[in-house]
Amino acid sequence: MKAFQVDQFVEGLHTNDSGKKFWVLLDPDREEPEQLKYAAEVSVDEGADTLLVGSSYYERNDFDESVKAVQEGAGGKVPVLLFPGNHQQLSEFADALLFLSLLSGRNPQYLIGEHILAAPKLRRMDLPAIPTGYYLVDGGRVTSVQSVTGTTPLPRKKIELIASHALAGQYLGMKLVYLEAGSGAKLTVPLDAIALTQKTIDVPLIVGGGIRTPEAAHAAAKAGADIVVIGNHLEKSRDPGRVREMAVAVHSAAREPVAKLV
Ligand code: 1GP
Repeated sequence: MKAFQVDQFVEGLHTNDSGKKFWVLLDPDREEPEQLKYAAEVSVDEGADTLLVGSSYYERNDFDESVKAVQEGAGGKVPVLLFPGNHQQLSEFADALLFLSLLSGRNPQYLIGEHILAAPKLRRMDLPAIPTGYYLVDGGRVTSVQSVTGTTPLPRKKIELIASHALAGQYLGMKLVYLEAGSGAKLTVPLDAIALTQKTIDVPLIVGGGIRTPEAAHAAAKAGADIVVIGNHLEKSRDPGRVREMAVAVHSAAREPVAKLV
């Protein structure tokens, strides 16, 4: 893949109700490099627009091998972005990384601390960083991100509070906003929170966490997510047909008018 251009990439994510994107998250802690390669191949063949690689809890020591395997599977057809749980999950074999600030929390380590540790490495690796405001929304159970970061998620019903957090992130310079219910969440990010956030901000909106059905993926996109991320559910079987269903569910939402939920 040719040199990654952050601004061009972000510009392409502004869907304006058309061209919703389907991203697949691959967890290098839970799958071997060979499995990751296959997962990447299947995801790309069946409609994923971008692959994310990362884990909120990572204890292996072959991160580079995992990212290389994902790149091989992706075959240069889509970008491979890091979605790091901390400053150790960096690899020059990725195209870029989501430089996540956990703005729903008040833990300085995830607001700025990890970033300082990562910055010199990013420079050495010449790895483009995409400033991303990352917001945990209560997903009905304690997820790994919540325990690892020691932060409290935003209450699901406080949709104005969620939207204000997102807008503050935009004003701080975040190029993307990511509303996260947490991997394996019981409940997905509420549709009214997605709709209000999308109406409030001007940067592309990513939504993920606990999406297990094409209907839920479609609903998130229709409510206003520019990008829908699915990890866990597809990991269970790597069924190409299921990946395709999810891709179609997200992409088809683009052709409908955005629901007026708020
Ligand atoms: C988690 O938003 C992603 O960081 C995806 O969540 O694994 O529950 O699909 P799932």
